[in-house]
Amino acid sequence: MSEIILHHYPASPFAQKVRSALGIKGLSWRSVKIPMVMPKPDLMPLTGGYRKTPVMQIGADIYCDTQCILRELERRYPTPSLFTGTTEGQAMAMSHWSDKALFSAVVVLNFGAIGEHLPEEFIKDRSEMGGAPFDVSRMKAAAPLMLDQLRAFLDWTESMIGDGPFIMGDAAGMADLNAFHVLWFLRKQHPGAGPILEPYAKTSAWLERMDTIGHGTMAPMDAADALDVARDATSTTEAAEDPGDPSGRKPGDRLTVMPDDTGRVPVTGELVSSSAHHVAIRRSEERVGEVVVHFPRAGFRVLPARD
Ligand SMILES: N[C@@H](CCC(=O)N[C@@H](CS)C(=O)NCC(=O)O)C(=O)O
Repeated sequence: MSEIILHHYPASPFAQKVRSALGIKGLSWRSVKIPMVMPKPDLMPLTGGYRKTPVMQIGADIYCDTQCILRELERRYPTPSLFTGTTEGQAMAMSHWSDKALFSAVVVLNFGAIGEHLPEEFIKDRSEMGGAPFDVSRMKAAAPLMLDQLRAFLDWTESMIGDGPFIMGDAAGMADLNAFHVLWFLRKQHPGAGPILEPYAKTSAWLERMDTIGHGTMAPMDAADALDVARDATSTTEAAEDPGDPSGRKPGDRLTVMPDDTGRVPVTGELVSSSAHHVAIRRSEERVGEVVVHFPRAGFRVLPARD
């Protein structure tokens, strides 16, 4: 089987979610470091325009968004399961809280606190990605409101962890990953994280336990080598019609797919397979030949291609 290649950068909380999943599953993987801001010239040939972090590559199959990446890791490497003690639906629905409400509160708190130290190119890039100014002074002003949100959310994590050691009991899984990556980001970046987390003894101890899970076995890889892997491989995704598709999409249809929140860059290709939770499209580019790019459905828009 082809190696797991993660395209990411160390400071990315969403990449941390995947790194910890690789740790839970004890997997070996290759790490390609990508830039924190556009341009990402060695990533675009693989994704066709999707620019967010992380992206997972296995041969000529490219998985965008942590929902899609974690589902695929679970499919290929089911033991130990990320869904011990939860259903997939419970864990995935919880990620809409952690990845949106919890993440947004922590982004505002973190960048409100350290915003004046951010490079101009980062602010410009995130303004373009979000379609609105990345306004550090507004974030600073909103910090008290976000502390109220975070307080409610940390009260939830205390209650979720309960007697522990993990949210669903003895084994760490998706429920832990959801809450962990955002609080990891708070702890890593916010200068006041210590006092913010201090009243939450269960959450603080659980964060330490999550750290000890580690990231599996990582070996670095050059971006050019990852592109060669894609060029020399053939996608293993089989064409499959989705009988429940509400719009009657069929393999071979030309579609565009993009996130519905930020980084809305349409990726165009030919439908290979889809379901309630995934859409896989084939596209080709000179540097990598044919690749199949996979996206989740929740939080993504799938439209007929204009060409
Ligand atoms: N829904 C996405 C969110 C990913 C995301 O927002 N990642 C951040 C970094 S943690 C990002 O892409 N920032 C811009 C960039 O890296 O170019 C997922 O679950 O993967």
